[in-house]
Amino acid sequence: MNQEQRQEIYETARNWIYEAGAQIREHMNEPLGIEAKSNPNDLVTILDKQTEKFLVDRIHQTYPEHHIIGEEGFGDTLSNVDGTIWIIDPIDGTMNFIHQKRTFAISIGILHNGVGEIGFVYDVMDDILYHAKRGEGAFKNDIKLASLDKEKKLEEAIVGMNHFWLCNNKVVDYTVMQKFVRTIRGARTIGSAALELAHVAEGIQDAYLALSLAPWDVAGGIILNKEVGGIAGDADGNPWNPLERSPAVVANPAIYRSIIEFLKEGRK
Ligand code: 2AM
Ligand code: CA
Ligand code: CA
Ligand code: CA
Repeated sequence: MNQEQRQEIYETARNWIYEAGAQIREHMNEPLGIEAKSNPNDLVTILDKQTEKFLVDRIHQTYPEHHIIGEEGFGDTLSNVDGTIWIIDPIDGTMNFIHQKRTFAISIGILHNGVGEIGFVYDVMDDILYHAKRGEGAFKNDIKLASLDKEKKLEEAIVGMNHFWLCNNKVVDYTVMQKFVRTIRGARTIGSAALELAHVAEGIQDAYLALSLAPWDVAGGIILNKEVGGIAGDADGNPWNPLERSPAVVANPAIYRSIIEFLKEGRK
């Protein structure tokens, strides 16, 4: 993908995201048709599905040769990362969307032959678009984001992580994670992985840890982070795999290794 193609796809995707966000805001106070998926707290609404369908239909019309991975099933099942792939989460933070009516995002990451080219995380209610193109930096609306602070220490870090890290879990001994939260400056949970990653890229939070995330939760946010020096991988420090669900660690480069060392101590 050359710069001209990247720019054209970026502008097209940005327009669709704004349009999709406006539709969500317009219809979010109508009945949401809430359903549970894998468990009673894993929720989906008609607006999750309609938003994904809106985006997928437009991609199919405009770029019939591109592939799509989406949470709600309108995309393709892919076994490799060849070609151009749009990785879409139509509403990231559905529980926030349903209960709190805020703090949710549309997330899109566009890869070409496995390389992240374009990333978006759109905070729908605050109308904040985080966006990035490979090699051209990451932005919050019109403001260019600075490279992440290379002097950051774990003791001064704000880390996004949900409370299951401190309960018995399959990834890591929770007593090690209790030690971790006592080591860092503060822990936060906002309930949208995509927004948490955007906040790491913005430098208002220094890391985000998740026990299990799908490609659509993180694709857009990882591409943003790449542009400011943020590092993304699984719980063992392996690079992100855009075709697999896995634990996720995204962090300021100065503290990434120490987080992986902490996890190693309690890794199951
Ligand atoms: P979602 O809202 O798109 O489902 C909530 O802690 C964060 O984890 C959200 O970003 C949510 O994305 C994501 N998540 C990933 N897998 C999940 C699951 N099985 N159930 C609920 N949230 C999940
Ligand atoms: Ca979901
Ligand atoms: Ca998600
Ligand atoms: Ca979602």
